[in-house]
Amino acid sequence: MLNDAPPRHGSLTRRRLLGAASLGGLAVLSHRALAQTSVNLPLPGGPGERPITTAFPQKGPMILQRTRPPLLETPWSVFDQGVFTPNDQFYVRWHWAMIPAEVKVETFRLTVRGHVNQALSLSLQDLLTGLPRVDLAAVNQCSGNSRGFVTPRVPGAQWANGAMGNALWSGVRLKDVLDRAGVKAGAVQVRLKGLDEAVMPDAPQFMKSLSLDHARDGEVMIAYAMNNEQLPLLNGFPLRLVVPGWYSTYWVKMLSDIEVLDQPDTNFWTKSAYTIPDTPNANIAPGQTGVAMVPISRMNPRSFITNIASGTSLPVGRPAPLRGIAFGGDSAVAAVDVSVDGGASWVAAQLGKDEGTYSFRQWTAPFTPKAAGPVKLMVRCTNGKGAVQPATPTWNASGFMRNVIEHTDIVAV
Ligand SMILES: Nc1nc2c(c(=O)[nH]1)N[C@H]1C(S)=C(S)[C@@H](COP(=O)(O)O)O[C@H]1N2
Ligand SMILES: [Mo]
Repeated sequence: MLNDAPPRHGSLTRRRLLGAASLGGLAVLSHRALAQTSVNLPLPGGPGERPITTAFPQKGPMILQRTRPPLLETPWSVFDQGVFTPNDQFYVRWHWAMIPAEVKVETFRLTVRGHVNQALSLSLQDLLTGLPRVDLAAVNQCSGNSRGFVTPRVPGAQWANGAMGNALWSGVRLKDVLDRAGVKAGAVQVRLKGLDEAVMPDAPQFMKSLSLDHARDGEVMIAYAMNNEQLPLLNGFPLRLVVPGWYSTYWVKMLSDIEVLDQPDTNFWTKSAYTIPDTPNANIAPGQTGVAMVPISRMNPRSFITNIASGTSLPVGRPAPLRGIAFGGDSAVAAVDVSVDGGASWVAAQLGKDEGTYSFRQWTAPFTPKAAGPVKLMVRCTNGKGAVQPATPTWNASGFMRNVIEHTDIVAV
């Protein structure tokens, strides 16, 4: 059975968050993370095997993609246990290796400055006690999730499907923080920066900007809790931006600086990195050039079978119900359809509890293998804006936004 329960309801109290004076242990990152066992990831360009590591602080078993800066992928089996991804197996991705090994909650300050009436320096206590708390379930997905399946192969972290996770985020609205500072007329964007630093002094600091309207939409939030716990350091303790429905490149971790801009941001990470072809679903022909590029933004719908792996043998005539997860991307899951005949016919799956527009949603569908031989199982999500997963994979040079209809190939015996 899928666990339908919301995340552990250990309630987040002010004392609990503020009580944790610091989180150490990141020193281990400067050493090689110990590979303890391995997992098979059948990526087209290899490698087939990846180490599983338990060497990172506050993290359970993770697929090790890279040590410094850490890239840790969630093992696939985690997604079959429920719609909320546990913090200790939530994937990790950083651009630069200079990540503070601890953050002192007493001295930590979030600054708000730039084109505002009143610059602010907010303590964690100010945020916890001074502004309304909001809770929102949302999928955090790296733009390059599933890049390892892209053919022809593209450069970048060769993730399988585990550079995503869903959590219940708790925090304050970015809008409320901006209102407290008072945004001046003429402001156009809001730039967000965390405590991590570029390794070389002249390398571009990791920063991302949102349009002022987006930053003030009431959904974008500054989270101080994840699944009712403080954030793991590697997922951005003590504060991170949550941008519901958008790829995680905007979800700035260890958020410490908010700058209201009266000119469009020209920094590398907002303007030059993370762009996609300005074509439907960011799709171009491999190698095609001369395409207009735009910043990546909204996510597209995806769905997965989580309880049966490709290569499994299932007995003919015995019921083998299918289950999995789906998400709509920038809107809710409207429908999930399943095919047990390689896409020739589709039937509606039953949807599980609605945890909110931007959350993973469980689905189930009956299945009984009818005759011996190979069976191609497929699942397809349609979102609230009418976007449907494509039957053929899209391609772009960064391997972004992959959302082809997934298939699981089993053998009925
Ligand atoms: N401060 C900071 N925030 C960051 C990044 C970063 O390098 N530094 N990387 C972004 C990218 S590209 C991704 S995919 C997500 C990963 O979030 P996670 O590690 O919590 O899963 O963090 C985002 N926020
Ligand atoms: Mo990412």
